[in-house]
This record gives sequence, C-alpha cells and structure tokens, in this order.
Amino acid sequence: MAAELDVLVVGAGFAGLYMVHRARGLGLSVEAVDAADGVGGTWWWNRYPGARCDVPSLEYSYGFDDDLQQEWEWTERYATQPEILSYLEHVADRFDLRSHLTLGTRIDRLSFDEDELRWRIHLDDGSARSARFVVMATGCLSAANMPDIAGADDFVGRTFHTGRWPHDPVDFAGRRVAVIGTGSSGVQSIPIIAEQAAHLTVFQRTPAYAVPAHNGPLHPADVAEIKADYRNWRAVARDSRPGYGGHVPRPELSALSVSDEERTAAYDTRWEHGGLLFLGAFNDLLLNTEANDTAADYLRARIAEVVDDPATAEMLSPDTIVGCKRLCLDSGYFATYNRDDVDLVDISASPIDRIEAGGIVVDGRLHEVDDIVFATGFDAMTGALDRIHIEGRDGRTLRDAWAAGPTTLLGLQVAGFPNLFTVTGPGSPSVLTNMVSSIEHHVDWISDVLASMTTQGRTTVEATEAAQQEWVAWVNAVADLTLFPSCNSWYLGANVPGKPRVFMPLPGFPDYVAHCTTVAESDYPGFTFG
Ligand code: N01
Repeated sequence: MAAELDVLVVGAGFAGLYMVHRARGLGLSVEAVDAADGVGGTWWWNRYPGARCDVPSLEYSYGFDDDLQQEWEWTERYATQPEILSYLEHVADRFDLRSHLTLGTRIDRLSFDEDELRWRIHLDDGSARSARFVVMATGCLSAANMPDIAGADDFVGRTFHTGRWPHDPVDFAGRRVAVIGTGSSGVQSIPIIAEQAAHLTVFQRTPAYAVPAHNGPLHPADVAEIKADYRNWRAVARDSRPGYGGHVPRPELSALSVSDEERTAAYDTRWEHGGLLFLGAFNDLLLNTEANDTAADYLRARIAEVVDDPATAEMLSPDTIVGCKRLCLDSGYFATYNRDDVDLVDISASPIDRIEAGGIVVDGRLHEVDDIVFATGFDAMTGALDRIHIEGRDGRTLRDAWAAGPTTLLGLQVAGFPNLFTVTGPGSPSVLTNMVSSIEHHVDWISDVLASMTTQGRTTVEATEAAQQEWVAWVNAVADLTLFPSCNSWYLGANVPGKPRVFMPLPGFPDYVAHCTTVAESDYPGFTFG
C-alpha cells in the first residue's frame, strides 16, 4: 500500500466505499482505513437483535450505478442489518474496492504539514501515510455513548452496547436482562430480547414516540415498477425534504386548518402506511407547537390502545414535541409491555443510583439481572471526529476548534483544516435525511472539487472563517424556525454530559443541495484555494 496518497478516506461504510470509488475514478490514489475488521460502518457494528433500517430498502441504497440498483434484490420493505451488510460487501467486491481498504486499523492522529501542504496520518499499527486530501467518512452515529454509571465495573454479568454488538450470536435464553435506553435501538431490540429472555427490565429515561413499521416482504410487482423508472425515482427522492419518499404526496395543509375528523383521517392514513413519513401528514408539524400537539395526542392515544395497564401506558407516553427526537418505528414494541415477564422502570425523576454485582439500583431498590444491554445511543455527529486527534493549521486541533460546538462551512469543511472534508458533517442535513442520499451528494460534491482542483492546478482548498461563521449562523437560524431544538435530543448533543448544546444538522435537504450546486457553479465562494 502506497504511503504517499492523493486521498485518504477514514471509514469504510456507505460514505467511505463510495468515496474510494469516486476518487479512483478520478485517477487519484486512494486508501480507506477503518477500525472495523470488515466494510459496512454502522452496519458492521450495530448487530443487536432486530437491527434494521428505518428508511425503505429501495431508497436506502446507492443510486450512483444503475446496474447495481437493478441487480440487487432487497427482500423486505426495511432491510435487516445482515442484508444491508451483505449489500455493502457486494458493493466492495463488485467495484473492486477491497485493494484500497485497510481494515482492523484505527487512525490515531492526523496533522496538516503546512510546509508540504499534505496531511500526515498515523495508524495504530504503527504505520504512517501522507495524503493531499483527507475525507472523514466516519459516520454520524458511530461513536458509542456509554454512560458513566457508578459501580458498572462491579457487575458480574455480561454487558453489551447496541452499537458495539458482538459478532457471535448472543443467547439470552433463561436470563434476566436489563435494557437501558428507549430510543430507536431500544425500541427495535426490546421486543426480540423479551421473547428470548426469562425476564426483561427496561430502564426508561425518556419515553419514545413510535409509529408502526409495517415491515414485510417486498412485492415483486412493486419492485419492478420502481426499477422500471429507478433513475427518476431517485431524482424525485433527492428533491424531497428527507431525501426519500419523494413519491409520497407533500403536505400542503396545516394540521390546524382542517376539522378534527379530517386531521384524524390524515393521521390514520399515515399510520396505516407506517414509517417515518407520518410526520409529513401536515406541513407544520415541526413548525408549530399547537399543530404538533395534535400529532402527539394521536400517538399517545395509540399507545393507550395497545398497552393494557394504564399506569404503564402513561409511563410510555412522551410529553415532548413529536419528531424533535427521531421518531421510532414500532414492530411490537409497545405490545411487549403487556407481557408478564417484562417490567418498565421509570428513571426520569430518579436516575440509576448505581450498578452492583447483581444488578441495577434505582431509588434504593436492586433490580437483579444477569445481562445489561446499553441502548444508550451515540455521541452523534461530532463524536467520531472528536475521538481522533486532528491537527490543522498552527497546531490547532479540531477538538479545540469545536470546543463550543461544531462549526463548518456546508458541513463539508472546517476553517483552518485545509484539504480535509467531512461527509455529512454537522451543519449539513445528514441525519435528518436518508443518509445514503446525503452521502452520495457529499461524495459527488467533494469529488467535483477534487476534479476541478486537478484541472486548475490548485493545491489546497479551505473554508474561510467568515463564510463559516455565516453558515453556522444560517444553520442556527433555520433550526430556530423549527421545533427541533425544543427537547433533549442527540441532534443537540444533549444526551452526552458536558457536550455543548448546538443543533447540529440543517433542516431542508433540497434547498441545501441546490445551494451546494450554486456554490460549485460559482467557483466555490467561501472557500479559498492555494
Ligand atoms: O440512541 P438514542 P439509539 N441513563 O440516543 C437513553 C439511529 N438508529 O441508538 O432520551 C439512562 O436515540 C436515552 O434517554 P434520553 C436513529 O437515527 C436508527 O436508540 O437521552 N438512559 C435514550 O432513551 C436514532 O435516533 C435505527 O433521556 C440513558 C436512549 O438511551 C439514532 O440512531 C435503529 C442514558 C438512547 O437513544 C440513535 O438511536 C437504531 C443514561 N445515562 C438507531 N444515556 C433504525 O434505522 C442515554 N440514555 C430503525
């Protein structure tokens, strides 16, 4: 493997693999490095029971190659983790990417050499690289958030984190299991763990809103219809707010402009269809609290219908804005609480006191368990970048630059870090969209920059401080127009103690894509070239 590269890519998930493919296509020497022993990124690590995507398979997949999308056969509406992983392995083989990958190796340190105008890269196997460009394809949800709970080391049973699940099958049969956390990972894994375990205790800090997934096998006729017009299907998706579901009619009405019956009928239709586009029932659900309340009331009523015990139903009913935390997809989640062998412990008012050898103590009471599953999420969007020592101009680290919260231009570059790009970085729509749509858009945009620099003999590209400040202000202003910042979500960094509270993703995918195109067509205002 060449020590001197044109492009070093960090990560070999959806973003890293496509970046390698594009960079090689430009005739650049490229290598991707990933700590995992295989490709897949998120889908390599998140192997917990029930792990599957919440964006439909036919859209949560690459659109850059028509043969690939025509040939690959998804089996279910929402693909399972193993199926997505085998898809990414197929992509790595089909496009002959493996010779460009260094797996099972972590990048310890990246530093920009201002004399040579190259990045120096140190890997944990003791080897080094030098590259003109570095592309951080590190994922938005890849740095596991493990809460610091007193006594955790004393626990004698097994512990797991959903985002770092073992590769060997985990057998919960006959065991008393605790799950801490009720976000998407908890909501997906809890019904399956409950079926396997002798007893399950769920520790809930904040209840989650969930709509039915209505997952099931894909019908060949529906797949054929999409594949007959796949390019157009993708184009329509790219033009939709979340980067998928472009064929679903856009909401034109306010939830407050219709009668109660019409509103309920609209929610019923979305409920019966299932999926995250429930929030598209009206055009103001994430803009107006009163409108949002109508959705919240609807979803709470649905919980009360399913959960037999009114006290448990009450505990499971959120009182927050619907959608300000990512909505979850339910495949038997709420019904699980009707089982005699499942208990729910509310830790909103009184957090876990400590973990002891035999279990978890809350309010002085020991809940005896054999296994603890931490479904406690991620240090989202910045965590994976923070965990690498990245040193830009004047020895300034990215950690220091982002001490008060992440700052980027377009979510793609950080001032003071020349020739370093972040795929789906903070300040871009990323996690508010179909990630694959955002990833393809970013990788294409970065590839265009690299191509134009080669043509024009430019050596460095860097966001200006002024343009970055303007962009950050814009992202905050847009977020403040919405209800997104209104609760303690990982979008805001609120789930990680001490993390600055900044709303990190930018709502509004199509406008963002159009803006990035204008920037490229205008020779990149806001960026300087050396
Ligand atoms: O993580 P989360 P996740 N003590 O942060 C709780 C994507 N994803 O892995 O809300 C006790 O959402 C925390 O409580 P609170 C998707 O984008 C997608 O579930 O902070 N509890 C919360 O209940 C998703 O949004 C899919 O009060 C603690 C839970 O742990 C994102 O990944 C599947 C705690 C964490 O929920 C993250 O989802 C899985 C503590 N110290 C993930 N710390 C699909 O595609 C945290 N919690 C379907």
